[in-house]
Amino acid sequence: PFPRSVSFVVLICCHICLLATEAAEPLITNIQAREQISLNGKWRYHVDQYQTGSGGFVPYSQDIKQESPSDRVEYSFDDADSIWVPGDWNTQKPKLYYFEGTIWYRKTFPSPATSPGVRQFLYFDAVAQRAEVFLNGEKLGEHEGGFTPFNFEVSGKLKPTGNSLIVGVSNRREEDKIPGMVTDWWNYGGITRDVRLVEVPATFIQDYSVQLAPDNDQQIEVTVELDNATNGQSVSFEIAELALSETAEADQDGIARFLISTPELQLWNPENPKRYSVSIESGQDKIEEQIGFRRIQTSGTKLVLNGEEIFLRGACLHEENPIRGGRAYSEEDARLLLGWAKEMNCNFVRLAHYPHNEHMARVADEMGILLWEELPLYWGIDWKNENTLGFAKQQFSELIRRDKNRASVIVWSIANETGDNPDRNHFLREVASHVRSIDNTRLLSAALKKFADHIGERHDHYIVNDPIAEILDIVSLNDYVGWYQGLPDSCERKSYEIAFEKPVVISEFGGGALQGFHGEKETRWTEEYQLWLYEENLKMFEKVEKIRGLCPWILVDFRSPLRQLPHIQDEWNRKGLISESGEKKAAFFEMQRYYESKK
Ligand code: GCB
Repeated sequence: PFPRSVSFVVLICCHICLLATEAAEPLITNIQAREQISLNGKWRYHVDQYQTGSGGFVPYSQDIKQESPSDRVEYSFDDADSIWVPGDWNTQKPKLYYFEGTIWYRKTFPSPATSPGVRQFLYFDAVAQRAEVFLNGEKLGEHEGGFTPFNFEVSGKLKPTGNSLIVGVSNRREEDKIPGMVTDWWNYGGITRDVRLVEVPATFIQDYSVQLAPDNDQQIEVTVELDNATNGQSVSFEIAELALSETAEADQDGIARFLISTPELQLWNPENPKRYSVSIESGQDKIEEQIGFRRIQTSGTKLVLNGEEIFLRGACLHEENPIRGGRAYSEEDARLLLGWAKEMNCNFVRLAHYPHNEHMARVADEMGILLWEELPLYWGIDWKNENTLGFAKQQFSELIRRDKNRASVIVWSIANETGDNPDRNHFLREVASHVRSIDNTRLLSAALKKFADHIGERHDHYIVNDPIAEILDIVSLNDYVGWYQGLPDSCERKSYEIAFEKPVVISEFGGGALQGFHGEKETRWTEEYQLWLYEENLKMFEKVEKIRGLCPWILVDFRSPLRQLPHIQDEWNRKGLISESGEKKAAFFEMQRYYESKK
């Protein structure tokens, strides 16, 4: 029964429990292929506006029910309103549109009857921004970061019926977190991606990486990591289409390695996104999935895919389905968004400004779209803070673990529009070496800023010399001539001096237009103004020799609290080439034509 008074003893005990709680456990790779039941659907919720938390005035982490008429219980999940998972809360409930704080979610579910030895895990594809997870009253752990997955083992903790899973979800913005306090996108909160109860055998395939060997396009390198393996346990690897079937023994850490020659291997590229059915088996566990093989490199100022020079015909995307409203999370959402990019003749998409859901990379693999993935290391990061650095490394580890077998992903981007200073440089160097230490097969970039040459007083001459570019493979630039700097006709006067012999990608350029608003091209917010801006920018970029790719900002209008102009913005960033109702603006067709000519 509910404690009749909240004593200090209770509070202190709860605090000690909190400190002693484990963080999330090593992630299971390729969750979609595992035996599972979905915990998606309607969950009950209580809003905890004053964030009294699990140890506070109302003990939301415990599913306490009134048992006798005299009991005082001041909340009730059984009678509470419900909300869909996956999904953000902002677009589901009008009263939660602007809400930033904590909401407690509860799901009750039966546990499937399991055979002896079967292990069970709860897997969250993402909870925005942080989660505290309780199962049947016991705390399982916490997770920080709204865009990457986490899991907890729950073997032996489930009852046949009536399990109560409670998740405290907070989307409060905090100075020392990633992102920081101000972003030009909506701070959606909630259990925004799938929740699953996963079953695996006692010894199972925890993680694996399958890719081309370094320096040899006819060799595949495979690493498989087993959990709970015996020394010498056999692991087999097969690609039936290539008549490849090999076995290896796991070492004492449960790791098996293969280096397999395969002269017939066809490489993956956007024109022919060839994938192979790969199967990995060990003991009672077997995993299958589609994997493509490709090599991405730079050579001087060139970008090279499978030995051939490539130009990135890109577009930026937020993880939002404007038509349904709110965060995108499903395979259908991925097909809609990437389908629009394909229609514009893109071979590349920048997934801005945080890791998108796993469907995006899987659908991109299938459709032949190269991807840039990034963390929200965006404006206002607390560069001096070691904890913040720790969160950045943790989130990159989770993202890379999830997406490392995706041929589509070619760039990890470590920052967006951050100022050159020693603390930021130390932070980003640490992040870069962390990323390279777990994955050195992809290119590193960061979206940088340019400066007008004030010293020479050549205001039309731009200089790109941010020293952080020294540790990057691609120099990327956010560039708003004609929108934040001058009118579109100023483009023809601009020149660029880029201090690095590396490929350059324009990671953002563009301007706003309200779809259906027409007028003179000099009138801001008209489709004509946006079209003019695109025409002038494209001519300007043609003259910058090192450019190897473009990413218009942005493919689709997106919600942002920074965009308040009534009747034009109404809380939407209007730089989309497509409106929030899916209508294409004139500049979309200009980009489509331009990319056709770049094929
Ligand atoms: C930027 C930011 C992006 C904004 C965009 C804009 O430079 O990187 O997040 O949304 O400009 O629209 O101003």
